[in-house]
Amino acid sequence: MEDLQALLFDVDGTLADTERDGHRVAFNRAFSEWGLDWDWGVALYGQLLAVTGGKERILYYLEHFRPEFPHPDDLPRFVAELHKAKTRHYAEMLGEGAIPLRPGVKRLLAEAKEAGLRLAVATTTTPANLSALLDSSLGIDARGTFQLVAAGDVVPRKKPAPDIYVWAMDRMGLSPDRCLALEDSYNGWRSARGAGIRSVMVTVTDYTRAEDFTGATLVVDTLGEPTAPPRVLGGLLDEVGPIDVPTLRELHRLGAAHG
Ligand code: XBP
Ligand code: MG
Repeated sequence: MEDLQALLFDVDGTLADTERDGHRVAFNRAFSEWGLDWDWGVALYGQLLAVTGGKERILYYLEHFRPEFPHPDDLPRFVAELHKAKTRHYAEMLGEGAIPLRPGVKRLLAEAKEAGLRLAVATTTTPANLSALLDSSLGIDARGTFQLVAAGDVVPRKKPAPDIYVWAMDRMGLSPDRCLALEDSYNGWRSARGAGIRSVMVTVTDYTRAEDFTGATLVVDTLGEPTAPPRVLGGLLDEVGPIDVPTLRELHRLGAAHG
């Protein structure tokens, strides 16, 4: 059985709970700036999250919720420019410290780096969003923490397609059996699993708590801290302390054996 060599982190929902109070608000601010009467409420946004990628999500919304909207001559350009406005609003929000890292993330990143594990990001989000998050929450840039940031449009197909995880492992010279993925959503879990990663740990959010994670190595509500351990919601362990490197090594062994 191959030892654990690398942790591949999802961003939105995993490093930070960014969707409801971050991305969703940034989308609405961009719509308002562009004079669009679109308003993505909490419940509607939960439906739209089935589609990964902000640009793809806007197109899905137009097709399924605003069929009457007169399409501009160059729809892809319209969506790309509107999404750039959204990304600007999102970066401004994070710069003001709007979204903190989830419990245990800062602790685990430091412990994993200290233990010599290779760290990478595999995310659907726009790369600038990760920089804004890390700058505002850790005061560092992504390059200081992760050996590789695989983000956004670098691959043709976003999660749940496996492309972003395959891309990341290819560039790091990693085989799936040396990796453990940390995710928050069904789309992310399926993407990592589809890339051959058998050890996947899920920290759910309010948006993803009810999704199907059958087969995931462990499902918890948070990575936990010594004063607030995680609550196990599924997977191969019944209880667990704050997620640390020894726990991840155990999850990797369990995933390899049962994944
Ligand atoms: C989550 C996503 C992203 C964000 C919005 O990414 O699907 O699209 O919702 O970010 P992940 P963008 O969970 O893989 O980190 O608008 O930049 O796409
Ligand atoms: Mg996510």
